[in-house]
Amino acid sequence: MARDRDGNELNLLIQRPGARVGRRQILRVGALLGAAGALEGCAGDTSSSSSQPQSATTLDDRPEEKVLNFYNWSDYIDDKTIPSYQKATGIKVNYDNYSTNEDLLAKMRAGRTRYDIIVPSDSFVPTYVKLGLIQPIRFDLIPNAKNLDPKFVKPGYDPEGKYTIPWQWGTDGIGYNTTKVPGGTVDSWKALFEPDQNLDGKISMLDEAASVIGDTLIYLGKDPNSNDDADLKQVEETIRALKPKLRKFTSDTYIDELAGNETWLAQGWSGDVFQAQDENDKVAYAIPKEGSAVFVDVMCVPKSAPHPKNAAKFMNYVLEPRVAAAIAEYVSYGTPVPEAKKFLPKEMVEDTSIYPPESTKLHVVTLTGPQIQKWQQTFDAIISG
Ligand code: SPD
Repeated sequence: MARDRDGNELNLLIQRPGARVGRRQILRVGALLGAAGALEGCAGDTSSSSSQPQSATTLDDRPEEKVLNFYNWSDYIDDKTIPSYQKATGIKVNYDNYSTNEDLLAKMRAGRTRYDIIVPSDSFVPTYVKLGLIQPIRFDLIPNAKNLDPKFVKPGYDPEGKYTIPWQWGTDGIGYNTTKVPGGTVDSWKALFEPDQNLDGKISMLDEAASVIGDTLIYLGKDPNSNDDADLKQVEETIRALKPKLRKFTSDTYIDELAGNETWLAQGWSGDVFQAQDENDKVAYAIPKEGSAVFVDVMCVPKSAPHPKNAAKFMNYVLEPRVAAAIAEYVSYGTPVPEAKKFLPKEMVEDTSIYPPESTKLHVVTLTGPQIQKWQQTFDAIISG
């Protein structure tokens, strides 16, 4: 049995050979994966009567098997969180990763899964609710919900406060190598969309329709929520023109690529870029002056979750200020638990790239179902063309 640096057991079933093992990488090299695909596509599965959503009057208090199937973004958890939770509760966590909202949604739409927690971004939540893919969370098992920053309680994407508990939040922006960009700094989307020649082949963009299209709309001076055909055409043309200069579209490998000097400029998500910076002090992050997207990634319980009560217990655990702080420090994203800031390094709490001041131009992207589809089609056309 593999163990982490503290001797806790890791149920690693998959290893990525040859990967570097750094501060944040204990999980990334193996993640705490269930057998690959073992948690997917369980159409017709009838294993648990507790998989039905619970109403307030019919709370199911039957015990659940001691298992939690957690499906989260890559590079998005402290390497000690799961081992400590397993030790504290005796609940075995199967941990699996994805790297785009679109992949997650496609998997959840394809049929029942055995995941107990998924972590879509705020803008996708109304679609999950509309499609009946998630169930109300057992808030009666989450006393630590009181620790949440009030701005995450009954937010626009979950107005009744039934379906979501925030995981982390962050911004879209630009990660760059200070020794390779002109003047050593970046403050505008122009650095990405009108790149210096020196950067040819050393640029990456996110492999996620929502971020690519939203941020391109901002660069073009359009409404970042636009679903207008002419705007989307312009987005398509802009990125097509940029494509010959790009190394790749990626939503996960760009951390290592920036850190390892394989790329010098990357459209990225705040915490991911700071993780690259942990390993390469020449890497910096900018929220462009034209504005950018802000997102909240939220824990939800799929309708078909076999262990909704274990899901709630885990949510309660990660809302403990010390646990929340350990996660936020490790992944370098914003914590939704204000009390956690007491346990974070001062320079992190004061870092305006992690906790931007109110004056920063940040847009909330709100996607309706048809818009997700249209943006995805536009993105697919860009990638394939
Ligand atoms: N490595 C974890 C990245 C999480 C980013 N989620 C945000 C997506 C916004 N479109």
